[in-house]
Amino acid sequence: MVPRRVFLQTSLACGVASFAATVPGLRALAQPLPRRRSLHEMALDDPDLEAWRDFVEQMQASSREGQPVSWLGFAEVHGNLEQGFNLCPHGNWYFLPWHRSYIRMYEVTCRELIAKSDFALPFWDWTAHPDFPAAFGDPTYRGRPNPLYVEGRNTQTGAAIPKRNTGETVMERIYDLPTFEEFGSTRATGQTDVDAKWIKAHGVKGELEYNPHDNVHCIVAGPFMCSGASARDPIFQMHHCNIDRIWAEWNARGGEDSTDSLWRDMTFADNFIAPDGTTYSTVVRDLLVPEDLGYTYGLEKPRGRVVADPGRMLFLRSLVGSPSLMAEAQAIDATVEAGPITARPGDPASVSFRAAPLGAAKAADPQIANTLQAADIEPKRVYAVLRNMRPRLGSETGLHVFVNAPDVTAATPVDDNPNYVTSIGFFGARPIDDGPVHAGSAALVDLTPALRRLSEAGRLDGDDITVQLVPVGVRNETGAGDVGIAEVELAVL
Ligand SMILES: [Cu+2]
Repeated sequence: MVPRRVFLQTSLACGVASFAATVPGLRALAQPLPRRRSLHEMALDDPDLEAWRDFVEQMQASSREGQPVSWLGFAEVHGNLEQGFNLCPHGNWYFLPWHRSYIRMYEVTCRELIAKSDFALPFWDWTAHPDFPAAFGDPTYRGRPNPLYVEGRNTQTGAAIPKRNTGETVMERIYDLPTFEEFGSTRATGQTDVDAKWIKAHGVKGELEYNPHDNVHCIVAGPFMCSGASARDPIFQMHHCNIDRIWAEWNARGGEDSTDSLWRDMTFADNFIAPDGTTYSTVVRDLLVPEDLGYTYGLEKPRGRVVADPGRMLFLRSLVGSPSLMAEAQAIDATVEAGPITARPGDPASVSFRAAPLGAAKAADPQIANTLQAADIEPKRVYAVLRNMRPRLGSETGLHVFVNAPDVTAATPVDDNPNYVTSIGFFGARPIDDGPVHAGSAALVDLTPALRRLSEAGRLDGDDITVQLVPVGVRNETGAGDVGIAEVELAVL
């Protein structure tokens, strides 16, 4: 059943918006939407920050009484320390809309509990400000314990997230991805309908998820942030608000959300908790425009962008595992695969694709890419698809990816290294010896920017592509363990 209060709020908001939109001059009379702002632009006593502090404190007090509308009750929706993830999808195309709906639940509840109807969640913009924000890192605020502080975090006030995870180069790569599934993680492998079982099924993570999202979680860590219980750390909502903003920014730059009904028509049934304690559902297609949900990032209207061609979409779908499409896809382009392999800290894995698919050399040629882009044609990309990756020690380990590098170790520098591709995190992965073994995560790694760099420098010869994978500790040396990878696929998309 639809809880009455939520239904009223929603229909009222929709009514105002559509009415104002159809009657000229009325839009100006409507209340301005609360704007989500960057934490680093806020004074410590900014009203939204004060509201978040009070909200966290009140919600934590309710936790002690076991209320659903409480800090623990809300966090349980995402997961907990014992069982890991609960309702939250990771590693597939529901990752972005589900988390948009999830953090909005906090925003709406904060407005009501603190009686501040214009409250908007702040975001931690680690792209512009990788340093950990003082509002969350300082143990005390005005001489009292700070409710936003969590003891034991790895990251204290001012400590910075590395450039390789959230820096400009990474973000440009991510904003440049042409389709929703490459940007926001792919459909679940083999998905055929909108049954709820697909919400948590495995797809392939795009870089937004496996690099900034996963790595920021695990670099901040402490008792919660690298686990299913991460929403217990009050920085979680600021981190996910930034992920959400990046999605809106990608849209504003012309990125188009998927038009596939398997994505748009999925319902997150009774996944969320209203301020009165009743549960409610959301549907993906209603979660695509921030302004419809009662907040804004103040971004410009989307500008046009080349829509990815149907052949590309078909191939992408076949790549993530819809076997019936494989035959058709092979007529479009080729993939080659290798595996299984194990990457060890002292012995990185190296996978060579001799005579890579024909299109690879063309995709790596910057001149061809420029010519195509000038004609509004999306150039092909060379992807390494890493499937079923399982870090033996769990989320403490990450993977550095290189291409055609002469020799790599965990100490090989990554910044300004032309052979460096990206860094993969394993947010929420448990040690293999710890309980039941789950399927590992998968990543869609775009090799094209690195290949074009090498090609430009005259350092790419022939059609041989070698992908190198080096396990590293996410926070310290001892965190690095072996990573098993069931399959490495090289695909031209
Ligand atoms: Cu997350």
